[in-house]
Amino acid sequence: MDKNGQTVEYELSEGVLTLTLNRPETLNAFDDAMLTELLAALRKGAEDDAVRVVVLTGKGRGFCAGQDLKAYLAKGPVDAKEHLITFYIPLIQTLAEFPKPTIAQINGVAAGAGMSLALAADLKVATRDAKFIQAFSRIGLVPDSGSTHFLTRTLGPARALELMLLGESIDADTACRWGLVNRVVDPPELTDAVGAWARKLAAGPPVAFALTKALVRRAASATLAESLADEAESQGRAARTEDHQDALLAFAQKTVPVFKGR
Ligand code: LHQ
Repeated sequence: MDKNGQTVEYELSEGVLTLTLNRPETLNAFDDAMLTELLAALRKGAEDDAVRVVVLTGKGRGFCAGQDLKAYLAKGPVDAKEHLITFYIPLIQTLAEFPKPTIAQINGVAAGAGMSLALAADLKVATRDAKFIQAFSRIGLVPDSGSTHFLTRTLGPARALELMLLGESIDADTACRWGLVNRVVDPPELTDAVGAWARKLAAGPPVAFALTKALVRRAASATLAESLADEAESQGRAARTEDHQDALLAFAQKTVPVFKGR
C-alpha cells in the first residue's frame, strides 16, 4: 500500500498503463480493497484513449498470491460464491475481455486466483524464478477466477487436472513449455523485455487489436465456418478504418504508419 492507501499503482507513460499490485508483504494477495481498485483501474484504462496497452505486475518478490486468506478469515463467515460474484468474476471478465492488449509481467509467484489473473492476460512474460501454483486444493477449494477455463483450453484435461489436484508448483520454464506463458527471462531483464513488447503494442492499430482479441476469444468455441464468417465481418470493419488506409499509403511510400485508433 502506498502513502495514500492505494493498493494498486496506476502509471501511464507513452500509451502503456502499468498497474502494480502493491501489497508486497502478502506477496500481493487480494483483499477487498485491492480487488476493487484493480477493477476500477482496468475500467478506467479501458475508457481512456491514451491507454493503448496494459501491463499488470506485482511489487516485491511475488506477482499475486490469490485471495488474502488472513483478510478473508478475519471478515468472519463469507459466502465464497457471493465473494466471487462480487469481486473476482467482474475482474477476470474485464481483464479477459479488455479491448486493448494486456501483458502479465510475472515477477514472482502466482498462486490461486493470482495464477488465474495471470492467465487472463493476453501475453505472459515471467522471470525464470517465478512459480505457478493452483493452490486451491491445498485449502479444500476448487479452482476459480477462470483457472478451469484457461488451463483446460491451454493444457487439456490431463495436465490441467495434474496442476489442480496435486496443487504442486511448476516453474516458469515448464509453464512456458506447456504454453501457459509466452516468454521467460532472467529477473533483471523482465521490465525491459515487457517494455519492448508494450511499446510495440502501444504503437499498433487499436481497432484491429480490439477486433483480433474478440475474434480469438470467440474462435475458442466456434466452428471453422463460424470463424471464417467472423473474420470476414471484422476485416470489413478494420478495413474501413483510417488507420488501415494510412498504413496502405505508408506501405506504398515506404514509411512507418502512425496508428491513431480511427
Ligand atoms: C499470504 C498469502 C495469502 C495472505 C502469502 N493470503 N497472506 C476465492 C473465493 C473464496 C475464497 C478463497 O479464495 C478464492 C481464491 C483464491 O485465490 S484461493 C487461493 C488463495 N491462495 C493461496 O492459498 C496461496 C497461499 N500462499 C502460499 O501458499 C504461499 O505463500 C506461496 C506458495 C504463494 C508462497 O510461498 P513462500 O514463497 O514460501 O512465501 P510465504 O508463504 O512465506 O509468504 C510470504 C508472506 O506472504 C507470509 O506472510 P508472513 O507474515 O509470514 O511473512 C504469508 O503468510 C503471506 N501470504 N500468500 N494468499
